[in-house]
Amino acid sequence: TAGWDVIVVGLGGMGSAGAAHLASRGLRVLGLEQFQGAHDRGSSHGNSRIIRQAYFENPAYVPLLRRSYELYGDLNADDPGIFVQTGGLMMGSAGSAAVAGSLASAREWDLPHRMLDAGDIRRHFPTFTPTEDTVALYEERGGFVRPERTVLAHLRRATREGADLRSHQRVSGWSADRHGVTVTTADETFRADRLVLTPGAWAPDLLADLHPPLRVERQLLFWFQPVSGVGPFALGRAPIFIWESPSGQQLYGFPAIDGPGGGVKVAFYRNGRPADPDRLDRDIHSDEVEQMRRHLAGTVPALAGGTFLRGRACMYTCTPDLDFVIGTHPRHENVVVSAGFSGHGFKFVPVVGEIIADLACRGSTEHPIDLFAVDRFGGDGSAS
Ligand code: PYC
Repeated sequence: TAGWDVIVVGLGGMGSAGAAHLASRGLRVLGLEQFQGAHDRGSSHGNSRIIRQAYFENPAYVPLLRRSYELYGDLNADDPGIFVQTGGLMMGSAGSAAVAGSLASAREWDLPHRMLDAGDIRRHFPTFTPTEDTVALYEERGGFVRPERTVLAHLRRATREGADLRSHQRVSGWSADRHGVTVTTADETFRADRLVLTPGAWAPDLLADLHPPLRVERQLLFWFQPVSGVGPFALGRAPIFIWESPSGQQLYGFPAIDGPGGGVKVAFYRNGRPADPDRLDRDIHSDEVEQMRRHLAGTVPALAGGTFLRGRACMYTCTPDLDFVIGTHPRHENVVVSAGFSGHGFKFVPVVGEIIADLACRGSTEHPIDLFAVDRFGGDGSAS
């Protein structure tokens, strides 16, 4: 009775990519999204995301990044400018995670990079005011991707390949047995052979049977207009950067990617507070802007003294080890789980789409995903 081969629940970054890859393999795909394409209620909005290969978090991610770069290159053929290489600067003390971890990945995978001292940083990138003990790993391949346009490009591909994508369909539950899967919304029940769950910040609800130890966090994005214009922040002159302070706090930012009036986006990598995705505080409060200004005063002073243009709230869905959760559901071989991207997932969106399609089509993938085992946290009903 199944009308579809596979239902994808959640069409944000990962779900849209999964739907595109599944549909292009000839599967009949139904995609259900509680809002609409490229919405700003979850974790795939805000105009830009960092992409880089010398991955300080763990060198095990590098093969996935290499594939992601190829696939983002393909997306650029659909919509030029989705993926832009600006160069990337990972800054901090020599022993910081951002610098030492990036260097370890670059060495392990033989990735092109250069080490810069504080003088080099000031000379090449005059917007930064590093202390004498600050060093950087510079990676030419670093850059940014456009999250909303990535989602839209995948949705267009999925539709072109025959997927049935539906907005304003909030899924209230699902079940699976060896005959297939059932997904329910307020008004309808859908049946298919297989299910892909890409719920983003709604993972604690939709994966409740796995009791995943996920923490949903509110994260803030800030846009400042630099004091004396965007000149040294311009696209083509400025890199993307992640800058770790002695306390371990990581500031990150982008060039002025939206032209002279668009400002410069900066944010903290991990200082979110717990959030309920249905009751997210989307207002940016003045003390939050001031905290960012204080941090910028010692790092990027032209932004600290600049005009605050706007802020946006978004969410991370964090696992305890900050590694993703991707795999077949431990009790349902026809259900694929993709969640817990922990604030660093967007650069992997196209390769995760490919992995989702592999898992849904044949139950396995050649991509290295051991790090992401669904059952690694133990908990009810799943092996540890
Ligand atoms: O994944 O590069 C990243 C990143 C930086 C800040 C948040 N995520």
